[in-house]
Amino acid sequence: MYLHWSVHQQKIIPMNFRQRLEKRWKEKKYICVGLDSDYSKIPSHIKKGTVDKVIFNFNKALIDQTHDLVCSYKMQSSYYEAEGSKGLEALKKTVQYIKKKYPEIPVILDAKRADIGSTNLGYTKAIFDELGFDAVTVNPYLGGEALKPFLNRKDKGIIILVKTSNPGSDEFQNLKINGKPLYQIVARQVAKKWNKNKNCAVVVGATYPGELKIVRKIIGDMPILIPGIGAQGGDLEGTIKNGKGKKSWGMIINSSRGIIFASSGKDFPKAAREATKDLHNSIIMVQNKHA
Ligand code: OMP
Repeated sequence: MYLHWSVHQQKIIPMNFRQRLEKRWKEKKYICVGLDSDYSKIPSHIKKGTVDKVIFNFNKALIDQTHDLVCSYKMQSSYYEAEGSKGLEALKKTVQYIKKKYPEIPVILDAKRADIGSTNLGYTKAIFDELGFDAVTVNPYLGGEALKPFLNRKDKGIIILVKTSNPGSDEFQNLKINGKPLYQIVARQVAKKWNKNKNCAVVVGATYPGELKIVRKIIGDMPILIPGIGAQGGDLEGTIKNGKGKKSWGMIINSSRGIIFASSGKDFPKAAREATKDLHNSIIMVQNKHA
């Protein structure tokens, strides 16, 4: 648990998701490395031993090479679920490793969860209490009432899908209701109603910089998780120009395949570091240009 001294309460209290992100942003670290560790793409030379060990060793090498450049890690649940109990074991071991070795770095589970309230309560227990994640991606479709078990967790980050990066996201997210696209209505609802505990963030894909600009205006300084840089061809300059909040804070810029599979050879940890460093340098360059 990452702790800090609270002068007001005169006791040691854990830093929440948002506070830990802000600490990283102050150090100009905006990258979220996506540990989307698809077993079939893991370099063959490390495929020795059981699946859980292989995935964990792959993740550990990536984390050790990138921890000083990132604001967070994000793990896409599907790649771990696909490997059954061994995959879930690797997921748990990876979170525990980050918590132990780099406790200042928050870890996001990308599971895009959402169900009725009672089921969501089960999800919060699994994701936060059993697995130990600091934040989770959720789907807004069932409404704020159903999401309460997530939204009630003041210490955690609840990251709500607003405008996703995929080419077909217009189908529902840009549908107009009383003249406004649905994604804007969701963003406004999150900012006005769901963020009472100051624990919300939203997702907007880097493939939609125009929408990103509008969402930033609606939500103020709330964090935005921005996937789509790298493999999906998202617009980095547009992302930073339109996605930054006050003091350039507020961006969690995700890249997964572009970093973790930068090389399929023995040099994969070094290649992942180079790719992260290149992205970091590009972010700082664009940030300075639009300061
Ligand atoms: P790369 O395209 O390999 O960088 O991976 C992007 C990651 O972000 C994947 O884990 C996706 O599931 C996730 N993602 C999107 O790509 N688009 C979205 O709109 C939302 C997410 C997400 O919630 O993280």
